[in-house]
Amino acid sequence: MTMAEARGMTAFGYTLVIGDKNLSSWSLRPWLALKQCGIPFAEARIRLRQPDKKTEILRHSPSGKVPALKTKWGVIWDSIAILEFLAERHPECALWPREEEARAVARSISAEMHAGFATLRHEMPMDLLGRLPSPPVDAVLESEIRRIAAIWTDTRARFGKGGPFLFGAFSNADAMYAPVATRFRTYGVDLARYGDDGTGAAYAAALLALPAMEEWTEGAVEETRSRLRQTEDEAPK
Ligand SMILES: N[C@@H](CCC(=O)N[C@@H](CS)C(=O)NCC(=O)O)C(=O)O
Repeated sequence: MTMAEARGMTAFGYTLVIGDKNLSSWSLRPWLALKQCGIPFAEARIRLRQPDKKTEILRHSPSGKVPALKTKWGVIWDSIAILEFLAERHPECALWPREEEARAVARSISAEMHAGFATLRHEMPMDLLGRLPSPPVDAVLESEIRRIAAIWTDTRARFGKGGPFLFGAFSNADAMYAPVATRFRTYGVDLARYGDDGTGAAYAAALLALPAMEEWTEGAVEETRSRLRQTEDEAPK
């Protein structure tokens, strides 16, 4: 930890409680926003898909789910609430676009992501490091992928002039859609087949190229390696 980070942690006292970096799409969202803003925080990791995980998560998060952000003002849980909190407490980061119409759209598409795309989430769960065959794409899944391609291309065209992200500069909306970009890569989704003119694919590539995304990915690799080592150590000799 750098001195600046230590000072920041003292100032904000943030600890972000997250799940496995390979799997936890909801955890990635506020983690990425914090990193993009340069807000110092500590990380507490809980291994998902373990028998005792619920008890462990409930020690930190009243919903029994991650992510949760521990602050000196109390715990904030649920990804969208954490993103709202960060936008409010760190206005210098402009996590919601400053312009009103853009901000309204950013909130709408973020809420749409948070509440929707159930089929995509179920059929194409996040597996950051995996490169897997696509599941069968039925009409529902197809309509969800088309909707995401449309959101990305329309938003980029309307608001994205100032940079590579949905509203130009990085915003909470990008944090919300970053895990979707990883899912499309994992399952080899070619957005051109879903109405994308190349804008959506370029946007996904820009998200995946963020240094913070690389850092999260390195964390996933390290987690996976250390678990393999653990399994080997525990295997009967
Ligand atoms: N609506 C929540 C969803 C959080 C969520 O489903 N988290 C998953 C991990 S990605 C979880 O905690 N699963 C553990 C469980 O359900 O027991 C949010 O946006 O933060």
